[in-house]
Amino acid sequence: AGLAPDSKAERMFGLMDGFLRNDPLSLQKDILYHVEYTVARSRFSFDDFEAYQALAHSVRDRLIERWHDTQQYFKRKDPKRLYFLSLEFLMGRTLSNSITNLGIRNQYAEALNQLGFELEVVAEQEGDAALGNGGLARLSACQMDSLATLDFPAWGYGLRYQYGLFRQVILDGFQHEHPDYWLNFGNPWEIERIHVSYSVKFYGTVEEEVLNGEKNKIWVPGEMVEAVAYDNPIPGYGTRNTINLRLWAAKPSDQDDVESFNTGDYINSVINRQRAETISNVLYPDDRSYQGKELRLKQQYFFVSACIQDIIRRFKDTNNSFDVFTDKVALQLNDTHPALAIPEVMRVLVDEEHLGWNQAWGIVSKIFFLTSHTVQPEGSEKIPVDLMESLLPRHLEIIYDINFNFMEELKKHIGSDYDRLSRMSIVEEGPVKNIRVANLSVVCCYSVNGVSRIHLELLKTRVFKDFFEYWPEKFQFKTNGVTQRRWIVVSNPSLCALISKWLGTDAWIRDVDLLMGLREHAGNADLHQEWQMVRRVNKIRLAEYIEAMSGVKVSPDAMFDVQVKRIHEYKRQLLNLLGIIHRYDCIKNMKESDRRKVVPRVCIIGGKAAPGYEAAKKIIKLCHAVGEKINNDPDIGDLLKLVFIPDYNVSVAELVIPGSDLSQHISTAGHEASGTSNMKFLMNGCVLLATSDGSTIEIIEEIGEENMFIFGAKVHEVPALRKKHAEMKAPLQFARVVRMVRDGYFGFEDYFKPLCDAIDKQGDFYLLGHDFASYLEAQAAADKAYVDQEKWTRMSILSTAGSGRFSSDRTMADYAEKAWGIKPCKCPL
Ligand code: GPW
Repeated sequence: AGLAPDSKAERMFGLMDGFLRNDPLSLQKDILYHVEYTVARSRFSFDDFEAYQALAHSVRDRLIERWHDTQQYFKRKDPKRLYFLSLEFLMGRTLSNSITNLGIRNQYAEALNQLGFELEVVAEQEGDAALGNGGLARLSACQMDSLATLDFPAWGYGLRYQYGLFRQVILDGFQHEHPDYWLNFGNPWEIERIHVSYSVKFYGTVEEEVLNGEKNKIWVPGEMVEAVAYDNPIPGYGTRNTINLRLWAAKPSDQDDVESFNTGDYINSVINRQRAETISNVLYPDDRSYQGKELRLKQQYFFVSACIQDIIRRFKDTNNSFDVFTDKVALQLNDTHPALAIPEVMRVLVDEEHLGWNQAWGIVSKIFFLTSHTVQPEGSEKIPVDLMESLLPRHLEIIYDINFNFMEELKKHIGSDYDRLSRMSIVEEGPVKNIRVANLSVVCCYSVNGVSRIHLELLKTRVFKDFFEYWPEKFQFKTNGVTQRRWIVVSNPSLCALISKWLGTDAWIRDVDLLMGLREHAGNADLHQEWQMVRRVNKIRLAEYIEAMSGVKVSPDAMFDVQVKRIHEYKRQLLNLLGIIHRYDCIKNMKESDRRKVVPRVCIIGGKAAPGYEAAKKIIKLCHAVGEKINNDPDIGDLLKLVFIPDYNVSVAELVIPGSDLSQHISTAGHEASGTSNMKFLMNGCVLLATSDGSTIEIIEEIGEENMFIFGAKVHEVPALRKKHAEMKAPLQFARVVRMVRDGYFGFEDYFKPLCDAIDKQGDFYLLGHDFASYLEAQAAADKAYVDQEKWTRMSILSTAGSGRFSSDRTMADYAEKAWGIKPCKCPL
């Protein structure tokens, strides 16, 4: 009724003032508008937090504009889209990143200034979005930034956990976990889409019906939950493209449970329904370990079911035949966590869209792409068949069918090698029958990607050996990368300005290979001076933070030696601690004249331990116990400090990384699939002390071993070293420092005993003893280089200069071309 559609659109457009303006005066008006009408405070009196809220809402408006245009444009062009499925995203803060990518940082800074606020202070008000654990989750966030910047038609999908990763609180040196109810203070960055919601089914039975003379299965669920979409715009840098990260939250379904309302127990019915929300309530805090818990499986299926319904709905909006599905859709699985998407697509195509099995399989086997992030086969997910049968009965049938077909085909090629058949089977037989999620993924995905070159080697020769021999062409690698927008431009603005000045352009922010141009200035004395200045200011900022958090005063003249990452035995924070104890012991026993030659160090360790991981928790306590001793020893003074930074997260990383001189990546060779913080440190001109493991191997190639401190056993040596362990004797210094811990030099000897036993009695699986001597040598070399500040500064500049290859822009372009087959789709200005 009323106006014809065209004139209606025209009239609507006429009612708008055009796009939002970005000059400082307009921004001020917008901020004040949001103070008054969104935050509902007086525009004459609001504090820093309220200023943040109003500012965030004004940025959100601008994001929404671009995001609408981008989505409209994608819809019109209808290119092949990439859907990135990940159960974890570590986004950190959004404000600074958004205004940087939108290119309106300076205008906002000026606008705030005129209102009497400082952008840096206001930005600090924001809490982290921590919907993930560690490297895998932060990688997802970096990749979203690159996908947007490179104009790819991509969507991210994740879960909107009410509780993100626990906050780490240290009491008496012990880790305690506190819930992270990050939504308590509101979240201006998300847009709730109440009309985008899907029912997700669980439990129940599978029935058969006859449809057009053919048998068809229907799943009659026993429980239903609603998935509601929350959209988070992700702006690209230097482009109008703004892509979407859609997070699902569980809500009670109003189709469910009508029965119980009729029984008269109204209150209990409401409470029962409310329980649906627990599905997306909390992020599982154990990275790389799978426990076969029902709630986790529910989470995973809830997630993939909502994603697949949404993806198929969007496909059907513009297409009327599944023949073109493979030209329109690519699905990226971030590790095996979302692998249930595979049987789910099969189920929808066969049971609901009524495609034949073969046609459905033809589609499914072309659209999925897996990235593996692990080298430990024990860590891979298994779903007990019993659990699967009760929760997802139809999916279990589908998995059995996929496996049956696969086994038949395999037999044709490899004959009756039953050992191999049973290793490759998706179903693990035994006292408890399990679904091997990794096998399911490898069988069904079009390609399987490692996260570094060595990681692919290990996948081929160990984890997926049988599969590699059968399908060599399926296996590829794309070395991880991180985004220079977050890790240089946002977190280290002064280094960013310095780089642009010396390169004569800021084009490296989109085209990171240009950083190599710094190489020609690596010996320039003026650059050296400016470089050192920038680094010193960052160190002072970090020193202030350390004092505020731990009460320990540290001197910015000392070398800042940093290891920040999740606490794991394979990452060997314990090796670092034993090295520190050795250093302490040496200084204690030195003559006065030798003390003057010691390079002062501040050793900084940070990271969270999974709540149930005993050894990791002991390592945190040991760090505090050793720090307590050293920091309060009057003999030591500023020569050595050891501090633990509590609650390490993305925003803390943004402060720590630019302020570090030396950073440690010292996993036992063959255990770190890639590692990504090494790349962030590199970008910030921090020198690496590392083992030849994961992506570090490629970093060595890029910047040269002479510009780093590399030590320890190599990947191919590790298995033999483990076998020979019994005959090998750990070096004397090693035995001495372990003794100190064992004998209670730092107290708590009973508590630390298992840590000592693991390295001196139980085979030292992670080879701390073997690598100790070469670790100390690498540390000594670092001291020596640090004394020569010219040499050190050169190494630092060359680190940044060589970091370009480790941008997630390169990784995403690689995936787009070699795996997903998607092309940029740039929304016009
Ligand atoms: F076990 N990674 C992680 F492989 O942070 F799934 N969490 C995890 O659960 C797993 C891996 C998983 C990390 C890797 O340990 C690290 O080496 C890699 O750089 C990172 O994922 C990103 O690929």
